[in-house]
Amino acid sequence: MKCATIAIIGRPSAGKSTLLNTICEMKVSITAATPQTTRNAIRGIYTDPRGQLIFTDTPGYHLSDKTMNKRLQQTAIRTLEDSDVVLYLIDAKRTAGEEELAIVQALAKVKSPVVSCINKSDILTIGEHDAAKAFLAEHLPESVVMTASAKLDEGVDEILIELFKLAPEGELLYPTDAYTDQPVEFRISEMIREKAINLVTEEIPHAIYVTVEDIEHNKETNTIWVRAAIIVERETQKGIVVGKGGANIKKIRQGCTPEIRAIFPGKKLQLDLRVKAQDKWRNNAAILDRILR
Ligand SMILES: Nc1nc2c(ncn2[C@@H]2O[C@H](COP(=O)(O)OP(=O)(O)OP(=O)(O)O)[C@@H](O)[C@H]2O)c(=O)[nH]1
Ligand SMILES: [Mg+2]
Repeated sequence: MKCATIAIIGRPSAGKSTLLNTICEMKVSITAATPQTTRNAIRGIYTDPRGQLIFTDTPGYHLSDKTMNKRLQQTAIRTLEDSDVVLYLIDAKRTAGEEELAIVQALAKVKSPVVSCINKSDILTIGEHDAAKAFLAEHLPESVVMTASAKLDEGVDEILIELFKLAPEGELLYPTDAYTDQPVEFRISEMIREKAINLVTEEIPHAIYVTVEDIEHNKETNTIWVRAAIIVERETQKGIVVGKGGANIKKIRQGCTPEIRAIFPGKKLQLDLRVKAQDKWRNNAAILDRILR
């Protein structure tokens, strides 16, 4: 049996979370077109007769001095250092700049083998693909290079073959039907955040966090009550998240209700969603400690 921990690393929006969900055939990690969607080290587990691959999705590696961004960078680096194998994702739609260089420099310091994957093959031109190949040949000459579309599930089986080749022998660490280890409150807050950030633009996705305040099971009515708050940074952003006549809140609720229900099969769900403003929360160490775990 093989068993390995795999860190998924790459710039924001490279498709790391999409790839993890494709591999696990499950919504393990939320995704969005806006960069810096993932804020935590998120585990997704894949098991088949070859063994078990324990993936950790990480926040997109983004060079910035802002308090929160630095914490996200640290999460990515810590995960990198703790893994048996690194899966490095490149979005070749964007030219490799300073940020991509910072990643390969970090990867060069890590002892674990690196599998590189040029993602978004469904939309890449030959020129873009070749440029990414040349970049990898120059900066990570020892890494295996794969090409895939995480979105269309193309080339993903080949990535698994490479990862199993590099995985050490070992006993499975999780039951064969496990696909994540995230606490329920966290999963629900992420489901709500995903729907919220996909409805707003510009700076607002970054200004949102979600907190699940309470989950209560009413046995008499067979109902799960979830009370959650969507937090933004300014009063003016509250109205945008709520939408005209509550239109956006309605969409957020409709979007995440089936996903939350799936966590509690056979139970009714009451979802109480509020929107609040909390000034400059992204610089508040206590809040960051709580939400960035
Ligand atoms: N066309 C295409 N789009 C993709 C592919 N993989 C991901 N995307 C899109 O790229 C965007 C970002 O995907 P995510 O999976 O959230 O990217 P990420 O690397 O996890 O981003 P962060 O969490 O911000 O670091 C989303 O709009 C995805 O639908 C792909 O293979 N092809
Ligand atoms: Mg992500």
